[in-house]
Amino acid sequence: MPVVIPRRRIAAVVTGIAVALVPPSLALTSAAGSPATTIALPRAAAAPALVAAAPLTVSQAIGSQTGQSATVRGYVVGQPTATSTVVRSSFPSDYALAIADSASETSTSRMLYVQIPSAFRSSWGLRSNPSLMGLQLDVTGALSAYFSHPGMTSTSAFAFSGSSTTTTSPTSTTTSPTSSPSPTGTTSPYDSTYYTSAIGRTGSALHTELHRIISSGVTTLTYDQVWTALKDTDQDPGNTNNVVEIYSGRSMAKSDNGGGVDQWNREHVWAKSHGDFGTVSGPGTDVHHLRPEDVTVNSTRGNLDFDLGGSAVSQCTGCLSDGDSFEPRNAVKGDVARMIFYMAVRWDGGDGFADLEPNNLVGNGTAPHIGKMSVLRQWNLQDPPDAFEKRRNQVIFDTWQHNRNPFIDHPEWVTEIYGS
Ligand SMILES: [Ca+2]
Ligand SMILES: [Ca+2]
Repeated sequence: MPVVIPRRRIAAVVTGIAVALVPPSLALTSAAGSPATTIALPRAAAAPALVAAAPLTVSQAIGSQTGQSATVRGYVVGQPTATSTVVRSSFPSDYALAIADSASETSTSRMLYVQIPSAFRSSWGLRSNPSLMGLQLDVTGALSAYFSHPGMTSTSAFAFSGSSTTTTSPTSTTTSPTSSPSPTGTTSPYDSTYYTSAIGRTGSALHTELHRIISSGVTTLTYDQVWTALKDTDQDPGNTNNVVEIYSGRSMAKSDNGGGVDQWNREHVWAKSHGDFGTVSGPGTDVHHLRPEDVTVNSTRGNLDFDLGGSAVSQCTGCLSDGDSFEPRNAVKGDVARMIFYMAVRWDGGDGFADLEPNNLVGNGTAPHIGKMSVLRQWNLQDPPDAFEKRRNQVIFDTWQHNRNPFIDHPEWVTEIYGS
């Protein structure tokens, strides 16, 4: 059956938005990378056909991942959290829905993953509205991969099927291509629980309160346990046997860890010599800043501060390095910045370890500082938290350390504490 797309919906497709809203680490370049193009509708048949156009079924939508805008009808069957994982209870966030042609569908291959932009999350997200499970919805947006799975992105309308109470985003036709959540004014599902005492604070008072919160009830890992944790926190969303290396972006077998050439090992994003904390249980085993990385690339990064520029790094596409600094690929620049700011707030001295703080220098050596702060602040803004980073934060909170990185939940707190 041909896909009939009403003209008014074609007009609402803004070239490029679908690409920008898909997390960079999860985007499919083939499906999401090509700009939407306008379909020429047969002139004679247009008017009656458009009025009568029915929503697509989920099956049709899965078979029409063209980037074009369409309305799809389906039953809410869960929340996708990875390419092949849809949870049906204890929903972690309001960011995505899975819909299917049957309310009892359990095969992810017959589900469409629907992105929920921030304006719709409080009304249509499953964490806030678990009673949506099993209900039939009409959703409108771009038929484009999400979580590397047939999906809908830039979703611009949600409605109960057969209802006249469609809700559309006030900014759906004029929105700028910012990723979500926005770096300013975000809300987190943990604002009324984990972060209650921090909400409304600014500057050093916010730093002090966040330090207290993220240092309370923490499970501290051994350096050996970090191997096991990383195989969970950094799992490849497209292959549960693999982890994704942070700087190189390569997917590597979980089992191929160690110290050999082309194996992956445990990279300290806050280099452990900056404050000399080593690998005893503490900052050196805090998985919020520990990531899998290729042994050679890890060695190239060494204890360099972060800054822009240099020459290309072998085995690390998009990375640059010179004598005193390292620049990671664009897709993880914000991740790196938020890990550094987390470490600065988590580790404040008084516990046997140095008070870690970023500064605006490079070449910090063994001082408990890492630069360059102005660059890290910019990276936080230009690369907002994506699905991989948010899942990681949740897994660390739920399973491993039981504390959160506040800057993934609230990227704007970087500015509140460290200025702009
Ligand atoms: Ca990122
Ligand atoms: Ca500190």
